Amino acid sequence: MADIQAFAKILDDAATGPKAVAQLSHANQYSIADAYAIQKDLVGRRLGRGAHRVGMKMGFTSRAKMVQMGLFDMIWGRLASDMVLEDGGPMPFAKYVHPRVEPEIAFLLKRDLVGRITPVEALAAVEAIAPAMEIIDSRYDNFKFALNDVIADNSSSSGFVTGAWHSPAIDFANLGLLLNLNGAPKQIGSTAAILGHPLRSLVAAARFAEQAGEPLKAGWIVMAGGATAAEALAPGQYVELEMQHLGRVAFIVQG
Ligand code: OOG
Ligand code: MG
Repeated sequence: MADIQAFAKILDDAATGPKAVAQLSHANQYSIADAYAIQKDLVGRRLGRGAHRVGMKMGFTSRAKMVQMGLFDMIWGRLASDMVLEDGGPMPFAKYVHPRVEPEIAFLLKRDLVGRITPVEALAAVEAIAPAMEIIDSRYDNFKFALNDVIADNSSSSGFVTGAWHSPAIDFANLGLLLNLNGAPKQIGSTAAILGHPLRSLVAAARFAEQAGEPLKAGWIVMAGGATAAEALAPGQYVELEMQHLGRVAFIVQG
């Protein structure tokens, strides 16, 4: 039996340190269900410090992300208010272990979204869509982990930033995107890389959230998952995502 609270504390200390720790799976055996229980306890510690829940993130929804990390199952994590970065604002590098950025698309929900739904039902619950970047920061040494490890670590979530919100009437199935670091394109892709259509990620999110007993709520943000591989961040960088029809979103890495 995994010691859920002890593992959550190790990961919480690693995040707040910030200081990388060894993969939990190196010395322990624990199930995927245990991993989600650890994640819940871990995020509960953030909430206990005053943050509030603002949504959910999906992970490994594109081939590029799966290949980069060597894991091929969808995962999810809990988004909290202390992970929100301001568009165009600073990203305090020293608060992270070894952060990376990845281009995503974000959904803002206008209705609760519960359980097994169709893509059409999912779209009807979307208030707006925005170009978004996620800052992932594995708390494990060398950014390496097994599936249960990354799930326990809240699926590496540590920050996210959303650009201007747009009507979901815009066809977002296949929007071109560029992830620029200091003005140079580092990743080029399309929203179609996310499960063929990012709406499928929202459908999956609703299912996972219900299974976890925490169904998606009106007002929440759902991050669809990285459309390309992630890029390592370094102090001084100007990081910008440019997405067809949806515009730009940016932040500055403070050293
Ligand atoms: C795990 C999180 C994956 C995504 O968008 O695919 C993820 C990681 O790569 O560290 O956020
Ligand atoms: Mg992500």
